[in-house]
Amino acid sequence: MAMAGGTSWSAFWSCSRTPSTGTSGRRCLPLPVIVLFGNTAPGPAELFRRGDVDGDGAVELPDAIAILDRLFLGGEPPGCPDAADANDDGELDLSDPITILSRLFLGGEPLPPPGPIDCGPDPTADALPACAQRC
Ligand SMILES: [Ca+2]
Ligand SMILES: [Ca+2]
Ligand SMILES: [Ca+2]
Repeated sequence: MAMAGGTSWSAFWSCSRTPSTGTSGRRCLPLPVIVLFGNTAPGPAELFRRGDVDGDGAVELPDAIAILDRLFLGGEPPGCPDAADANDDGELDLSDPITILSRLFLGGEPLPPPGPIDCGPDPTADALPACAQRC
């Protein structure tokens, strides 16, 4: 059977003549065909430093201020919401700048992976928007 573009169905079958195939003399087996419906593979993981909201490579006071600015003064959204999600609970709220400030000035708990130093992917799934900036 002819297909658009001059391709025939026989291109998708492997046929051979064997004595055991009866009157037709041909035995055809379907070949596996891979059909691609677009790129459904996940893209590369977004890499960021936890708490580095401004993307300058360090977690400092301006990072906490950037979150507060966004939350209470309508400032710019963070370039990487996962970086601003300092406690990795999947939400951007007051607890995030508090987590950063606690770590910086009060010896609080280390920031969750990938942490403030290593550039890495988010180990926990969340509904935060994708990072516009990467480390
Ligand atoms: Ca920073
Ligand atoms: Ca959070
Ligand atoms: Ca997360």
